[in-house]
Amino acid sequence: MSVKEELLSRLKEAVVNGDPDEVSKLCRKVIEVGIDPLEAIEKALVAAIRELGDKWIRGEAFIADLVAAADAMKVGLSILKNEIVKRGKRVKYIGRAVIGTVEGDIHDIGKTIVATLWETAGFEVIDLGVDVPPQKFVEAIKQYNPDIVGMSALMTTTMIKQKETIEAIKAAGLRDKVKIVVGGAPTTEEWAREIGADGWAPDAISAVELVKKLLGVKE
Ligand code: B12
Repeated sequence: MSVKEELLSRLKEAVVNGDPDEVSKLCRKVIEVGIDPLEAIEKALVAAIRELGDKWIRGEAFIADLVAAADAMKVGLSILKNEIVKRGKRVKYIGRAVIGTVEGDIHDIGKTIVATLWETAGFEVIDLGVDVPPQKFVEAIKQYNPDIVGMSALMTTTMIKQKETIEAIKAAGLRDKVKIVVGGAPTTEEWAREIGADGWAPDAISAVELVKKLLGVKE
């Protein structure tokens, strides 16, 4: 196993174990040895949540384990984000984005990763958090005047709130002022089209490409 593989595997393990101190130590080490922070996010942090999630679904882990892992992951995410920003050739400001997880849904890991990568790409991101009712998205558009509105939904039962939120934005007469993008594991490109969103992305890296494309930003 190379040094890189070994470090990423230990980092993944530390997230699975919900150990924020170890995650923090290993993320600093990752930076020290020059591993691409984006790769560490994908191959260690996200991989850990997916692995533990699968265990939970099989009844081999508890909700408390997942919550601890999510918290540990966020510690790592924030350290790696700072490194991405530091390394970036002075990112140009692209625009402003509002993001949130829709009403009834408290899953925030994927949404937080998308928000983080948008920030590192040059967006000012206003994160509305989780369980965000349609009206709160509407109010946020009025207050912040964003270019992009992103909605995350992780459950088949809450996907419908993405549709209701778009309807609320239309009813408020604000639909033409923003580009709306949706995502989250149960959603698809077809769903996005069906509910009248402007775009969909399967992961955080493509979520960055998507919003740049929607705003006509070229590399
Ligand atoms: C972690 C997790 C939890 C954690 C959440 C911790 C946290 N802080 O978020 C905890 C333990 C709290 C939890 C709770 C629950 N969960 Co849960 N959870 C998961 C799990 C295992 C992983 C989700 C995750 O974080 N994935 C990792 C991230 C990185 O991936 P992601 O979210 O898909 O995000 C990526 C892309 O989708 C995309 N993306 C995401 N958002 C957006 C937004 C935009 C705009 C764009 C462009 C892209 C984008 O980019 C992201 C990064 O690459 C999934 C199973 C699964 N395989 O998805 C179940 C799952 C989503 N949960 C499920 C359920 C049922 C629940 C509970 C109801 C359980 C319960 N009985 O209490 C509660 C929900 C309560 C509520 N009201 O929301 C079900 C949903 C079933 C359904 N109806 O569809 C799942 C599918 C598990 C299952 N198979 O049963 N959960």
